[in-house]
Amino acid sequence: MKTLQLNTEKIRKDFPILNRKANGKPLVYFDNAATSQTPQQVIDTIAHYYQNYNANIHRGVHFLSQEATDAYEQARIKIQKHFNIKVPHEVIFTSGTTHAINLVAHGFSSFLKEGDEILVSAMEHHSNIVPWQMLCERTGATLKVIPMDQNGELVMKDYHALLSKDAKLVFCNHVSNALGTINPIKEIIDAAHAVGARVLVDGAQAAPHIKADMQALDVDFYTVSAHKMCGPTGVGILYGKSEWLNKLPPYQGGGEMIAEVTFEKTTYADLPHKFEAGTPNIAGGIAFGAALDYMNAIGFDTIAQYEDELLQYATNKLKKIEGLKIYGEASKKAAVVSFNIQGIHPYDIGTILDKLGIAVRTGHHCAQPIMDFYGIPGTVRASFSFYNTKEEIDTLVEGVQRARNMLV
Ligand code: C6P
Repeated sequence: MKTLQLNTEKIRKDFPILNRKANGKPLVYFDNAATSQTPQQVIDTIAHYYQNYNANIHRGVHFLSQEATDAYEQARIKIQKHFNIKVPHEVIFTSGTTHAINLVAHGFSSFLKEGDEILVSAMEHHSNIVPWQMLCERTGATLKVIPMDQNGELVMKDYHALLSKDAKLVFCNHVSNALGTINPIKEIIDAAHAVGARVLVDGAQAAPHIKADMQALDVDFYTVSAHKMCGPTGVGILYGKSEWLNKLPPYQGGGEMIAEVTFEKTTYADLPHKFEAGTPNIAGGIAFGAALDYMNAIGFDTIAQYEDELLQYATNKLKKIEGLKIYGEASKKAAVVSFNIQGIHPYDIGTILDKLGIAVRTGHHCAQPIMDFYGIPGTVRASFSFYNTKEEIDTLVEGVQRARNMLV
């Protein structure tokens, strides 16, 4: 494959935070799966909004309100195009993935009954487990788990065996936040559709690395958080097929989601407004559009290839450390390395790395069932982005080695 060029030196200049020191050491930021850093172009977009056209949207006839509405709706169209979504109203702005999943789970309350089955993968974030358990409690449906193996891959033959006429919904992440596994979602979606089940894919960890095509995937729902892909916190999207978004009831009642309100009866607005009650994160939505512009200018193929190089480099170097075990060795992985060193608690490694200026996440990563599967309290997770470098990985590897020497 032709090597695509990425000018990391130039790119890093766009991220002011990368010049910071942490505990007196140059910051090495490897907690990108928790939240990515924000380029100046996105920060400028937010500042420009507040300095020039801060106003509520869809409400005023005045100049500023119309300017803000246009910018917000243009961001929706950018998102639509990026994910190859058929029409803009299939893009619902939410506060993030958690909000998007809860919206769908709430909506399905009146579509499920006792005896129905919901299938959820063994490697989900709590956001893609707990709302479905709550849905089961409300409806009497049963939650079934698609198992995974020691490599951190879903056992697809078991998935196919679990699918029956009772299966109504299937939930799976596109990329696991704790293991980095890229799941075979097309196969998962097609098999679910063959028995009449609908599928929600949690794309929170995939969207920063993979440009997913909603129409090609034929997925029913897909969720994204902007803050994991160079955008601000507190904004994200739910993609849903019109057919289902029209059927599901509103999640919240309030301003902007109505057609007409009287004390006797309220009728609801059309999509997407039916699901967008109240004043949204306007600056955030517009800045999400700017983040997509920024990443698309670099190119998702280039990003994926470069991050894969970082992943291979880190994996090979870390594996040489005595007693180090990597959790999640799927054949297809995003740039996440989860590991432990025998006899050392992940928190202790994370604390020493922090003293060295290296930011990683330690713990269960909001995916406790994965930790239970491996019989561990948690892992140290280093997650890479396109602005990271091999030199930073060398610093991480030296830091982990140092932690081992101190703690073993
Ligand atoms: N994972 C991590 O460190 P929100 O918080 O709504 O933006 O995203 C929730 C979420 C849902 N699904 C997956 C696969 C995720 O990784 C996350 C967020 C962060 O791994 C914070 S817990």
